[in-house]
Amino acid sequence: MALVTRGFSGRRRGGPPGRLPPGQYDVGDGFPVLSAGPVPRRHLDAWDFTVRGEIAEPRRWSWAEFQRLPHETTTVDIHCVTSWSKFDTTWSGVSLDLLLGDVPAEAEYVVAFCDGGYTTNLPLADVLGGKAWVVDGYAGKPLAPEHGGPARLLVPHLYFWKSAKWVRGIELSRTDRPGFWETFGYHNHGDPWQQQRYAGD
Ligand SMILES: Nc1nc2c(c(=O)[nH]1)N[C@H]1C(S)=C(S)[C@@H](COP(=O)(O)O)O[C@H]1N2
Ligand SMILES: [Mo]
Repeated sequence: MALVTRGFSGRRRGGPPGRLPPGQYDVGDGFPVLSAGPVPRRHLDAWDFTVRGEIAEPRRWSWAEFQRLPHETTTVDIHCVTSWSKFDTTWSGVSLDLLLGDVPAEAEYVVAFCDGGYTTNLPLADVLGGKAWVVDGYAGKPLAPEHGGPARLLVPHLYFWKSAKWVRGIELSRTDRPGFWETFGYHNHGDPWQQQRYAGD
């Protein structure tokens, strides 16, 4: 039997029940910045996005070409492993389904690589099927440099360290190769609903 009667728990933060993964709190209007190093600055003329590795023909878009790709707007909740979550964040970007195109069956994993050297690894299945984007807009504006502008990965169903800032491309691979935080003891997959925070969780 429930010990707290409905209506007696007050108006709690955390949105509707079931929306906050275990061990997380609602950060509200704030948007913390978490970066392992300085913000890399790259002129847009020198920016491109590359898909390489286990693919017959590598794919590449200049900034101007990337701008012309069909953009989607998506509103999602994000969850950082340091335990803040933020509800209803609105992003604009290009679906990974479109960017990766026809991927050979052998490519089961991806590594996102970035200006500044950050990397993060994901199973291909976690970035296809409308689950991931390369976003260049946040809340109706160009993505701010401290949040990964000009463009970052957005994989909202995994902890936010998988959403690589200043992303420059995706490497497709037959084998799973741990990225930056994954090498330093963070969980290889990072599902917030399973609390996959650290290796062994
Ligand atoms: N390139 C790069 N991407 C990164 C990081 C980083 O240090 N470098 N930090 C990750 C972590 S741990 C988190 S929680 C989010 C933070 O994104 P934010 O600064 O926009 O909140 O970016 C992720 N992507
Ligand atoms: Mo994080």
